[in-house]
Amino acid sequence: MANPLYDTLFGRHDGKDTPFLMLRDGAKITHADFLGRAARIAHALTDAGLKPGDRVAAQVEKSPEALALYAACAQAGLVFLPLNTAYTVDELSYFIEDSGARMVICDPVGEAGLTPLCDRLGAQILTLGADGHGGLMAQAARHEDRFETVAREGSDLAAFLYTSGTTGRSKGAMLTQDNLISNAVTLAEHWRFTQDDVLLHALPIFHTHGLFVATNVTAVSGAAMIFLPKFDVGALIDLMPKATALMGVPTFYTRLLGEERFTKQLTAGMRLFISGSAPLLAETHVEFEKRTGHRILERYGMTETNMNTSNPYEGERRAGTVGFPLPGVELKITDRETGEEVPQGEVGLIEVRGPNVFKGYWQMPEKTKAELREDGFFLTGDLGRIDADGYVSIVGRDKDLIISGGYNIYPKEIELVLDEQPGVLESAVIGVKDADFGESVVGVLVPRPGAEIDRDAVMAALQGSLARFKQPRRLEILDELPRNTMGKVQKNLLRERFGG
Ligand code: MCA
Ligand code: AMP
Repeated sequence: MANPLYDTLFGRHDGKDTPFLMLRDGAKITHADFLGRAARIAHALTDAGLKPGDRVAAQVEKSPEALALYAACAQAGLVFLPLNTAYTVDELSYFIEDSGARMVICDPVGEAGLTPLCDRLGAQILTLGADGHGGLMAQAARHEDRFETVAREGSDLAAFLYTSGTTGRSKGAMLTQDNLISNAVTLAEHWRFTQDDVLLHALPIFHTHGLFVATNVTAVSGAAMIFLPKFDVGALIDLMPKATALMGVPTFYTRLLGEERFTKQLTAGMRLFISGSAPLLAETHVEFEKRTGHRILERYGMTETNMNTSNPYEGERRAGTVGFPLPGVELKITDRETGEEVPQGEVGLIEVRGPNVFKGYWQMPEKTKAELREDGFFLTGDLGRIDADGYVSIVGRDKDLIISGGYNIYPKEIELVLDEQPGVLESAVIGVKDADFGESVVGVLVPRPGAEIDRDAVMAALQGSLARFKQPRRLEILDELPRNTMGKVQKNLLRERFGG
């Protein structure tokens, strides 16, 4: 194939009048229309001088045009780098500089803030608003709706997705065309997606879940999506009778269960509810089945690997587990010290290998070496166990990570900012149980001797530097942090103390 990713996901639907995106107002965008928009955007990008392999960073609201930008990058052989819309200019500057992006697409509202940075880095900037307007589409409109697909190999890069790390510095996970294709094809088959499906799409499209899992699976199977700008429980309930499948983080499911209108009758036409990105509580699984008769299908993945495991489509979907390794994916549980596999049933580090596993971290050979073994196994940082029937459970994390509403938050990144605040000697950031988001962020601060910490001033100081979802919901003050004999902060004790 000339361009495996574009051809597999999009090119095969060229010229078809079948629906691809359905919008809340009832408007339908066919495959042909969508691909026409993508082609125009591909022209605009190449006209701007971008060459295959160049990175296109995008911090844009979810819209059909934003999705077409992804398809356009695939068609033009560009590397797509989507960014969370909540990131501040401070956070963005690192991603744009580190990736060497030559083009930045941002919301018109963000343009003034990003222009000095882009000027300094020699990156071009174009706008794309939530309504699909802006400089990008103005450029695109000047071109025809056919674009000659740029030839690529399966091993060529398709996307960069930044994931934070325990050191606080984000790493650009390099995903190849083959990584994305293999997972899309496997999942579509595993979850029995066909062109008759209509996926309720309410996830953001700047992360693996909404962009690759939801979009690629829909695209590869010729199905359609009801494409909502964001999660809105009322909209989901209104539109569910028109859909056949939903993919969401656990918060979607707990919020749906909080609605009286969410009934068995409402879900009668649905064939599949999928959950991932964070642990689904067994009680949510049970309550969901009681209410709707459907068993949620839980799966497990990562930015670096796409999806690794899934509960079965047919057969038992076991609450509290993430199912079995997907076809083509190998998974083992190893001892952290020795790297050897632990006896069946015991807890250890989850390692995975397969065509889904990324190529490495951009310009970070040391980090890549530390997490991606030479034999191809990737150390996920998750702790797991495999039961006698082969079901994998995630029992904890070896990495210091908080997952709030499906967003990953690395405490170190927040601690670094808190430590700089006036009066703060040191800090520890923990995740505590939260009924809506699963976990929420609490910051524990230790004052410098004789200093007083002004909580409000600290919170205000975080506004410009950390995305809202990373900011602590609560700040606690302690004289000192509990440490073990090795001097390591005992976050478990902090969680016990402040978790209530
Ligand atoms: C919004 N806020 C949050 C979050 N989302 N705070 C903490 N954690 C969050 N996840 C902030 C808002 O800025 C707002 O701040 C306040 O919380 C209330 O917002 P609310 O209206 O309740 O939020 P929402 O807009 O309804 O969003 C909640 C959400 C959303 C629907 C759960 O966060 C979401 O769509 N999450 C999905 C994330 C996702 O796609 N993850 C996949 C990553 P203020 O106080 O200023 O009002 S990919 C991945 O993990 C791997 C690969 C995998 O396996 O999938
Ligand atoms: P990310 O770095 O955003 O790709 O998030 C990946 C992490 O999310 C994994 O390493 C897990 O810790 C977590 N995760 C994803 N799916 C699940 C799940 N079904 N259950 C528990 N944790 C999950």
